[in-house]
Amino acid sequence: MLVGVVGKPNVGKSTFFAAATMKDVPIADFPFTTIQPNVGVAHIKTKCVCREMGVTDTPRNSACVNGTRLVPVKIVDVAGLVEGASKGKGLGNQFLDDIRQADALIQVVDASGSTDLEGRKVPPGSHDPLEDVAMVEHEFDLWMFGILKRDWEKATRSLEQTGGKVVDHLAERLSGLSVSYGDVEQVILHLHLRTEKPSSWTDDQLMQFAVETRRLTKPSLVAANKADLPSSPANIEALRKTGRKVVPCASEAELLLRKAAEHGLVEYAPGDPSFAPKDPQKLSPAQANALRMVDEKVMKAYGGTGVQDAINQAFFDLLSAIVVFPVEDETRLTDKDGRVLPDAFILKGGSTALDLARTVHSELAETFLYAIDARTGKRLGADHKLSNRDVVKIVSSGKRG
Ligand SMILES: Nc1nc2c(ncn2[C@@H]2O[C@H](COP(=O)(O)OP(=O)(O)OP(=O)(O)O)[C@@H](O)[C@H]2O)c(=O)[nH]1
Ligand SMILES: [Mg+2]
Repeated sequence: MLVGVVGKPNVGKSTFFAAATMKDVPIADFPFTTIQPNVGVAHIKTKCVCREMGVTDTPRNSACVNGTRLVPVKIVDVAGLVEGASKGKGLGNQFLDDIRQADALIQVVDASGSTDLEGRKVPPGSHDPLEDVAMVEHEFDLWMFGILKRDWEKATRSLEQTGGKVVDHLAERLSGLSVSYGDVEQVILHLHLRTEKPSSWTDDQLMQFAVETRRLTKPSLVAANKADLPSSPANIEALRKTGRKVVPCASEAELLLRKAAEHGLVEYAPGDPSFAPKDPQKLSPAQANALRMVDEKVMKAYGGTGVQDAINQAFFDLLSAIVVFPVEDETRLTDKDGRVLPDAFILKGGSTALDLARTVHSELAETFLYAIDARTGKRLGADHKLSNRDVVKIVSSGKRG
């Protein structure tokens, strides 16, 4: 699973990314600072099963902090998108190509309204961030429309002559965008499009198809960034009124707190609603002042920086993700080296025991026999849908074929 961090230029996408991954990436207050995408590892936070199962765990692929599991997830920060990008403006389609594989999107906006539609600095509050959200979505739709429209007439004529299926054609065209055959079917059904005569679809209908396909396959939330600035709260309210999922964010504050924690200056973990200076005497006046501002403008105002929240919501709410703990010994909850609850994997909602096997190791999937639920000792078949926080042993024959 991959989540893309998108938005117009200069809104704080890379700051959000850096705060979430602690990767050092270029950040600056002008548009198009990022050109090549940044890929990194963030963590989602979820309640670990160690306490419930009465064990002390020794995690390997993840971390357990006071009963909270931090599970690695991949995110990608891309170049800013401007109006006309689908026709080559700004950095053009480059941005869109970089998020093809994303399963969900975090759209970062400058909630303070201090950057115009192209990301240039303007007086705070003078630009309406609602315009940015609509622009980014529309550009995405135009891009998908463009991919489909390119050879639409020729392709549909040929489909009608040979008896080919338009669903196959669309799924094939969009396969690189993480759009499945089932997704295409669902959208066509929803829009009541005539599959027997696709050549009769109007441009409006094809565009509508792009809009609905985006909504289904690239669910998104708005990270209302720069929430610490005075002009932000009113815009955050307005963004919420559109019915979108909105998470107020202060990425810069998160980055500052994480760095301060790394240097031992404060007690803080991502997602915490507050922080505490470890030794106030050690702080320089500038550091003390910066932390006081963060406390006042972010922690007290919003109950946290929102960065961890946005990541958690992208995976758990938009993608209905589940976290599953595979083990080799279902009574001791260990792997072959005796590590207790070594791994936690994040899977799409609806994933099966066989999907888990595939995630652990392709060979395990090829020789899969059945799985065992460590809580109940019950056998689970390949198609058994797993639940969040399941602890599962996979039994395989070890022999291919
Ligand atoms: N006040 C405030 N400023 C922020 C926040 N997050 C980012 N910024 C500032 O916004 C500016 C742009 O940040 P970037 O992270 O480079 O923005 P971007 O969206 O990646 O920009 P491009 O790569 O050019 O598209 C920088 O000056 C950041 O310091 C925030 O939470 N609050
Ligand atoms: Mg950037």
